[in-house]
Amino acid sequence: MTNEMFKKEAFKKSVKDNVKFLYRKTIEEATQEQIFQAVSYTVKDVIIDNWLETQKAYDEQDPKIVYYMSMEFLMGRALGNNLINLCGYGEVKEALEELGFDLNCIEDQEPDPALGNGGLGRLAACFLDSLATLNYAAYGCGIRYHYGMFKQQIKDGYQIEVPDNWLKNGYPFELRRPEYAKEVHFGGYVRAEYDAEKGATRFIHEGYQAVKAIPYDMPITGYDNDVVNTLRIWDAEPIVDFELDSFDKGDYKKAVEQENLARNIVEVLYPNDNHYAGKELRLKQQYFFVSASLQEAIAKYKKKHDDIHKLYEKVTFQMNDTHPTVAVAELMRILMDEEGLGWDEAWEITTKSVAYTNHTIMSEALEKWPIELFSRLLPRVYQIIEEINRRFIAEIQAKYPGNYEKIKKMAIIYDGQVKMAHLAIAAGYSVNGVARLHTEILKNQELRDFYEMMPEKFNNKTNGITQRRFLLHANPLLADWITEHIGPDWITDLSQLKKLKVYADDEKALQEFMNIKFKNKERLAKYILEHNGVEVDPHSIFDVQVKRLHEYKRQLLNILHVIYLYNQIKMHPEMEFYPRTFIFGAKASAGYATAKKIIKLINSVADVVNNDASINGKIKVVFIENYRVSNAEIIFAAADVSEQISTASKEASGTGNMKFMLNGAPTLGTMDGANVEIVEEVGAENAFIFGLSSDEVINYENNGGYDPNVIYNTDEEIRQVLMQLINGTFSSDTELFRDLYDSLLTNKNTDRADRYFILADFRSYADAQKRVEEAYKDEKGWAKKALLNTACSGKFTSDRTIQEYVDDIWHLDKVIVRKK
Ligand code: 26M
Repeated sequence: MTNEMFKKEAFKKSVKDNVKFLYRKTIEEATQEQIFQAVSYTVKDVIIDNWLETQKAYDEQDPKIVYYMSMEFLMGRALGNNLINLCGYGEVKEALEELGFDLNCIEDQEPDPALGNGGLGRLAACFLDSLATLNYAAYGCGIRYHYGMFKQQIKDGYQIEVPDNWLKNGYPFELRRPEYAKEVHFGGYVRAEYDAEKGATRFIHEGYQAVKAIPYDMPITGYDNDVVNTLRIWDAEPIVDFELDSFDKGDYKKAVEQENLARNIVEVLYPNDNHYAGKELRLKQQYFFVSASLQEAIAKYKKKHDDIHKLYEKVTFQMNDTHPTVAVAELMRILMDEEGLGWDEAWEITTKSVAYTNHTIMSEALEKWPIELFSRLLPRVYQIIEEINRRFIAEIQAKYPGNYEKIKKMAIIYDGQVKMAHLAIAAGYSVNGVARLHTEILKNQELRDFYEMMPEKFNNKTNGITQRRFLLHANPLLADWITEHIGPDWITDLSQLKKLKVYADDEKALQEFMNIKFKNKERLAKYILEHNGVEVDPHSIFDVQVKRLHEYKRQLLNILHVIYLYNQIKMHPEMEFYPRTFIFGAKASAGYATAKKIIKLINSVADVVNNDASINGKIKVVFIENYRVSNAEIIFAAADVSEQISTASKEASGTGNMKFMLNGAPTLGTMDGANVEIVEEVGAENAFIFGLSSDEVINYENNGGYDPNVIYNTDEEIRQVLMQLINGTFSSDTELFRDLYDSLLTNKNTDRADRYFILADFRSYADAQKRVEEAYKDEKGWAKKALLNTACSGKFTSDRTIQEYVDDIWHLDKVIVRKK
């Protein structure tokens, strides 16, 4: 597929011109970074035309718009992705070669915009790609953090966090839009004023601090359809020549406070994943982008429509977890205080326009704001939440008269806290989980009372990923091979991949498929050598676990099993053993001590194992520094085994699992999250499943846990592994891993020993690993499993997920931009 806009000669001239204008240099004098900027400006030129066309089409066709509200958008690099979606990758690669540059190296110059932590933020990015590709009008609404996810360095085996100054050279794929600036207000107090004429009370917010919200737009290109949607991220600026109320004139202190507020608010992404910390600045961030985005959406609606009561016919707001849930009350405020509606009208509009996606059942991730903090920061919004709560409790009482347990469990405000999930469910017209199992757990366990009261709101939307980035861009060899065999339609219709099933017993096809895997393993081996200084053998099994570091994801189980294998090989040197490279990549939240200790353990085990000549290189352990979207693309393509080993019931969906599958790596995993559906698609014989079921885990939990000491006392090999944590095998400091050891056996630091059932699942995991080894030894058998994983991964495209959101929740209209 080619694009007229990327005719080689014209492209080369444009790049040369850009280098001249931007840097007053010739192309020979320019640095790689300058070439990246020049190329990006050329690409942006093409995009701008489509962007304008898209806006025009939206203006003319007036479709319903979804606003995807998210604290995180983990976009990854834009240049390569845009070239792919504009169908200009091949031409540009050749044009650059003729100029003496390698497109891959130029792409590597781009900072990796990491405005997200992990799964939730990356899902938002995949959704934007699919929305544009499927011709839907959508805005991403978020925050322009000046510092995104930290860069991870590993020093002496420990994680060091380094600030990620992604904007330092200027980011070519953003456009500042000061003409759309909005004001957001914090603090102050609310004054009630009786309007005798209307016979109603008005609420006036005064004495607040104001911040100016300035939007920056990033283009979101659809695949081969000329659609360019917008990710609108808000920056904060002080209101310089602020017009203080006469009351505040000359209030120097306030001026300084406002300036500080603006400076702090968008400074940095909180690097917590699945963990709520209750920080005031976080609530400020949430309200800041939500208020600005809602103001903008309503202003845009009012330009074309004069009846605000019908807002929900043209606009819908999807809340990515509870993080933007203050939108419920902010929308009520705007409708009542600024548009002059009464409560009931405002409530009807609000409850028809907001919907909520839940991404976790981990109780430590649930947002509960102390009312003291909330009401001080957002006094008017808090007042509205109190009224929503009062009416909601009345509804509960009407339905369950005299049942105070229900109120205790479901109230929005209780025990001095505002419970954001309860607010989202009470107000949202849709509540969805992100995989079938997850949604069932929400309905039957976590949100049981809400489901019982309003079952019609609940629905499932199993996550997906975009094949444009995670196959077409990340794995060009496999992408080309697939296109040769089944044509290019899979790029926008991933269900086509099932046509590959006919090659499952075709020796030539299997051979080619595995040759591609091998080349991708060589590419990763090169990356690892360059970035980690470790040599790995691409003939070994690449066994990969890359994801955020969290106890529930059980990287600890993986590394304990590595220790177990190491012991086996040392004890039985003659034993047959297929060489294995265990690859880890994970960032730990800066304040998560246990997670950081697990990183140190992985690196300590790597040190011992990789340098023990007696095991003949049978095991290598590699911790890839600074795991992020850009190196993920290389890693998924090269994996043989996909480790998805969370404690059953804890991983809402997982999306890395889908990226591995798409690239032909069978899953070694528990029946958790979307793994369940992956196995359903590919067949149990093409996956390696182990461990307790979610029902079993939940049962144990409801009955006080289980006793890992029974296992410790009866299983000698497991005991040996645990003893090695504290006997100096992996550190001369025998206390270094004591906490990890304790966490598995005592309830000293937690409420339960081995909260995540690591010992309970250990044997079953080791058995599954043994099955992996046996299966891998059968070359053809393995190739078939690998190919079938790719062939059966069609369900897991975010295109399918988005179409389900559109059909069941958003009800958007398709917009045609390209004039054929
Ligand atoms: C909360 C409070 C304060 C600071 C940060 C947070 C916070 C940030 C990110 C809480 C949760 C966050 O992300 C949760 C997340 O990424 N969940 C993952 O969502 C994916 C997409 O649905 C799923 O595939 C994963 O299973 C799920 O863990």
